[in-house]
Amino acid sequence: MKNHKNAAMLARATAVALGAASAYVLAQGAAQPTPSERAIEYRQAVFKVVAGNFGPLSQNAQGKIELPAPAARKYAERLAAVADFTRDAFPEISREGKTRAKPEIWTDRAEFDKLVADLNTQSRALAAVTARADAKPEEFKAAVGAVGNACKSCHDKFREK
Ligand code: ASC
Repeated sequence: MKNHKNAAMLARATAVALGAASAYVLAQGAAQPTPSERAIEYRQAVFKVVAGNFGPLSQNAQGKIELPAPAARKYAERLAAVADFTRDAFPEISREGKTRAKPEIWTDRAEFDKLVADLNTQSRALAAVTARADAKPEEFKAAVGAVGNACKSCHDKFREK
């Protein structure tokens, strides 16, 4: 009788230990993204920083929020800096996976690169406007609009809805 009881207890303890071990293995698996997943996560992080800095500029240009000149300059400089990161955020390995990036990015690379270059050009132009004390509100609005158009023309062509 005692032996049966001990055997049952041992079986239960073993089951619990195995359960914990497989949960650990699964958790480790989930915590290790594939190189493709890593590349896609990285890209999405870059675009989050793009949006996080363009957002306030766009809202200010639309009269939705106040933005003191030094803050506008800071956001615009950061936008221009991170826009440069977008060039390198579309490696071949990031083509397959949970992404809205269309395959045409990799088959029509010259056109895609042109639109990315335009984002960079317009972001630097906006930063230059915000760096000038004599910039007129119309100039600022036009420069923000040009960045927005650069975002949109690439999204329309190369991003899934
Ligand atoms: C944004 C944002 C975009 C662009 C786009 C401009 O603020 O997140 O994707 O502007 O909407 O047309």
